[in-house]
Amino acid sequence: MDSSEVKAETFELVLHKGFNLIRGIHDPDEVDQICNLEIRDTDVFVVTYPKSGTIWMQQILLLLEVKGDLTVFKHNSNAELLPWIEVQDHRVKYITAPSPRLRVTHLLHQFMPFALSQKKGKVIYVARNPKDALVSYYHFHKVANMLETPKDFDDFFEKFLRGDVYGGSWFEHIKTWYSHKNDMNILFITYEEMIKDLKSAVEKVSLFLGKELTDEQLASVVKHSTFNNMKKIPQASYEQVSSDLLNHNQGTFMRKGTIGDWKNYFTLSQCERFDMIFHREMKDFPLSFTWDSSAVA
Ligand code: PPS
Repeated sequence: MDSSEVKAETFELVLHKGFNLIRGIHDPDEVDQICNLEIRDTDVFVVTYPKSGTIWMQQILLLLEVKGDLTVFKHNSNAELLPWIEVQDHRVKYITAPSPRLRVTHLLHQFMPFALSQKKGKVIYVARNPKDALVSYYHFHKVANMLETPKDFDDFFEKFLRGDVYGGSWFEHIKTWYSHKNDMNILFITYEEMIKDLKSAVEKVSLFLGKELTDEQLASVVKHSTFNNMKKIPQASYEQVSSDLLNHNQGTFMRKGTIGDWKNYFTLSQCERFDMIFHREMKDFPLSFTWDSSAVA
């Protein structure tokens, strides 16, 4: 959701083909052309609903590329090396970029290159407990100048449930991506898995991408992608993003990096309502999640 080249202007959500884009960050005509991009076998897209572990997976992929050697990309930010495909001008740059082309996106499957559904390239879908994604997104709306500052938590809670945010409905996002799993080379992984056992998660991603790293190199990838270490790396933590886009006085991208923070925000009735909607929307969804989503602290 970042581009260092985007100028500050009046940002607002614009509904485009059933999906909210951000005026000033996304150009609907360009987004419509993403589906025609040719895909190379080495292309990888990290797909997330916002605040689900995008920049974390960005760091892991970049480190896997350089076999854990952090010094290789110290001159570029992760946002430059592994940008959002939907941000203005990035589609054009993608066409001529050298391989491997690694990109992130929050877009729905319907906007993505058709070739992905012919098993070209690879997709890594990172999912997070939507309750924690909601809380993280609430805070990020205060930091990000391109997103409307929420009136209060209750108001944002309702907006999130309505899908009235960039990324739309969490439920639609994961369900539509999952419904295409047999057409694509796709790995589903959760933020919670990464929190509980980062080493196994990194190994899973490495195997999926066909990387061959020594144990020592893998250990280095893990080391440089822990929350505390990433926070100290300005290129990875988004500290360097222009203040036109992020109001650094209001908070950071790397906020808490924990699971279950929603328990500090949801009231009992919000929790019950969320659970009811979750069960209604996800009752036929075949993936089982490991998160504890019911107890209110
Ligand atoms: S965005 O704006 O959609 O790209 O944001 P995204 O990167 O998807 O999500 C930001 C949340 O991910 C947390 N994060 C991490 N958690 C644990 N370990 C690591 N290394 C890590 N890196 C990023 C970040 O702190 C945000 O979550 P919250 O709950 O707000 O802390």
